[in-house]
Amino acid sequence: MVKAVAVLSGSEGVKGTIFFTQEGDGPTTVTGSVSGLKEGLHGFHVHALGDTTNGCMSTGPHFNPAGKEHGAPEDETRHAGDLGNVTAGVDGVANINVVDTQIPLTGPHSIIGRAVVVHGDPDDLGKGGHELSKSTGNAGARVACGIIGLQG
Ligand SMILES: [Cu+2]
Ligand SMILES: [Zn+2]
Repeated sequence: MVKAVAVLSGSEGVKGTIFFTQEGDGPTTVTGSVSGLKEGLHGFHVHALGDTTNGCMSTGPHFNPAGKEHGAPEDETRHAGDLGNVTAGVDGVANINVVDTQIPLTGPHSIIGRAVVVHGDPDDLGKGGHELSKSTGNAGARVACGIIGLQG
């Protein structure tokens, strides 16, 4: 079992902790919560770089080792880092429980050392018809992020 964690922080009090576990070559389970969000859907991605020298802006684009267009987690055409949306309740808290096969914790496409980013707006999953739909899902500002590191 490989375990990882990302501690998220942002500029407007958005924060959270996200946990990752993977057994062997199986899917990765993502759990945790983010607080301080506005109610509703928020884009949730793994971005390519674990660099927060300029806040969440320096985490690069969506992790995309296969060179595909942006999409929904269940789509054939998607970035590996496309985890869709998380949903915040009236209390501003989003609880996360996702299982995904494209974000391994080991091997050449490992997400260790990359970043988790939560956005201010919904991810349109590539279907919004906006000029940004096929690259970012037009999910708006990066309101919190954290670097994915190994956990014992
Ligand atoms: Cu993102
Ligand atoms: Zn994407």
